[in-house]
Amino acid sequence: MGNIVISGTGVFTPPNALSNEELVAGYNAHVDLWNAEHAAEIEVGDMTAKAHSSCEFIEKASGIKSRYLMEASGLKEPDRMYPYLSNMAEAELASTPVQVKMALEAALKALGEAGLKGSDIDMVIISASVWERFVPSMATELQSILGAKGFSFDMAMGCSSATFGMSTAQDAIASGMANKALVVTAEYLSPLMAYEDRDGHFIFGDAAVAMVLEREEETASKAAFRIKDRKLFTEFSTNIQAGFGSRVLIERDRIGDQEQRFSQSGRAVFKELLPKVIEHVEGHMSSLGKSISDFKRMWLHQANINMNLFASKKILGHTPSQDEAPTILDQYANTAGAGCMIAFNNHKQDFKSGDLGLICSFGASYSIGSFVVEKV
Ligand code: CO8
Repeated sequence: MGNIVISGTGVFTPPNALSNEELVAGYNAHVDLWNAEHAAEIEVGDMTAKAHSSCEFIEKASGIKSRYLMEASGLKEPDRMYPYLSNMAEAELASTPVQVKMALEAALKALGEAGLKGSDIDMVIISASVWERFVPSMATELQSILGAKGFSFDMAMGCSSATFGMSTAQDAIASGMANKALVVTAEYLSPLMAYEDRDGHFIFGDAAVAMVLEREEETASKAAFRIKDRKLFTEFSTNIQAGFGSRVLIERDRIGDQEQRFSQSGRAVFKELLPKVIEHVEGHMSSLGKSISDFKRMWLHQANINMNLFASKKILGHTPSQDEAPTILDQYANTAGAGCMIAFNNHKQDFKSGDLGLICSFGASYSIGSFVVEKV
């Protein structure tokens, strides 16, 4: 069995860039309105006044400066604080979920880079954190639109959706079940965010990233990266969660809006997950007889700049340059499972044949997924 390569990648960037300044202005207007509406209750101590958000806090605590959203005008309306449905929903293929359309845009770019057509693909996975629809499978709709053959399915693994998806595709190709696989992590996160929550309103952005995997001896791609090895890890934690699911329909009076949306204990995530990430990455490298000096670059999960700096400083022994561990979260914010592969897509062009790099996702569930890749 020969090597398997990532022969093409592509990113779909949503049309609406929203800066911290715009986001915070909308949030603070909402706070002023809310506090005025509840002034009587606040006055007698039955309610606590909401505090303003701040751009300085957001950038310092997370490194995020802006994000891309499928729809952003709803967040500028203080009595709404919720996005409208993206106008992608109204365009062609009106019944197709926005998330599938995002996946399609990324997939076409990845196929283009791999030099393939939809009909060359015989396995399609959409692997993501949150879902616009459960049945029928979104991946099967994408397969149909692309004219891909074989089979398709949806899968989910929070922040490690892209790496776990690629690992599944690699297994299918290695076993002979599939020949050429398309994995898409389409993160349409904005509908599930609590934008009136000061602790979390700034964290996420929408985006999709797609990867084509195939056998090295079959690829014509000039952009191919050989998968040298991969390592997956999970350990259950409720420190990052979004409770939306079918139970909501049964318990709609009990399960509040807040519980259905994203929430996290950010400090606990830092404390618990980072040592596991460092151990995982160092263990993965040493299991291959390698050390960090053998690697040109790490493409890390993109949730928080302080987490990435802490992990890369420990692994590298110094503060990383943008070359050693590129950041995209300043521009895209946290794009859940897509982040490390957006970093890979945007920062792989300077790799020469034989250069080694390490992709590592980490976050919700908890999950960690690392890939050691080598430019063909
Ligand atoms: N403006 C001003 N002040 C604020 C704000 C704000 N917007 N928000 C909080 N504060 C205040 C707090 O009230 C607190 O004040 P006080 O000290 O008086 O109580 C103070 O700032 C400090 O608050 P925190 O301790 O919460 O601040 P941190 O420094 O910890 O930063 C972060 C908060 C940014 C959330 C940080 O903890 C973080 O990012 N942690 C990393 C966690 C992480 O990486 N999680 C993984 C993310 S999940 C993921 O990647 C994918 C999830 C996929 C699932 C998606 C489902 C929908």
